[in-house]
Amino acid sequence: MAKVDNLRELDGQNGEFWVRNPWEFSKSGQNLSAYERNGVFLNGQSGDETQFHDIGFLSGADNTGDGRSVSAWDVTGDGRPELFVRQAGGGALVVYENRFPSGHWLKVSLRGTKSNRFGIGAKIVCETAERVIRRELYPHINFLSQSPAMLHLGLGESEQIRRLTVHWPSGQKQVLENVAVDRHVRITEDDPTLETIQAR
Ligand SMILES: [Ca+2]
Repeated sequence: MAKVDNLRELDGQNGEFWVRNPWEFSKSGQNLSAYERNGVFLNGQSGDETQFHDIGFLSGADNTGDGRSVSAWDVTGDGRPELFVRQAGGGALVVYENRFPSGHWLKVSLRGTKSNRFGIGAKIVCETAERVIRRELYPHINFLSQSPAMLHLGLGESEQIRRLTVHWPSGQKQVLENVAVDRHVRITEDDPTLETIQAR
């Protein structure tokens, strides 16, 4: 691993520090982001109005680690995705279990035939009686990490999806109607059959 020398004299009184190996700064008790706390924001959408609530303290996720990436994955399989937070410079991988009240949900995996195999870049429009949810499949959006290549739709009180539209990267548009919820499904490009991988 490359090691570099100090560029100039540091001003320790103003919190400047230097380590020859940047991946070891946390071991020396330093903190790259000046002990800034993590933030967690809850989407409190009501009708057409979107309002985010700061729940950093309430969630317990507002620690002062040098958080550099966060991924979401429902590791407990209950339809509520957990958060995985990785700190720079080593340290613990922190998992925050999702204990929000349960609602309905749908997990969608994609299999491209003309598009790439995992459907990366696909856009989904999910229409229920209550609302329209839009998601794009970009699992590789975090620093040196990624989430599973699937889409997770939180549906709240909705017990059925009226219409699920997939806009594939190839330009193909695929529409499925009356989709059951609380399950993990797989949609294959150009295949009208919806495959259930796992149902609750
Ligand atoms: Ca969960």
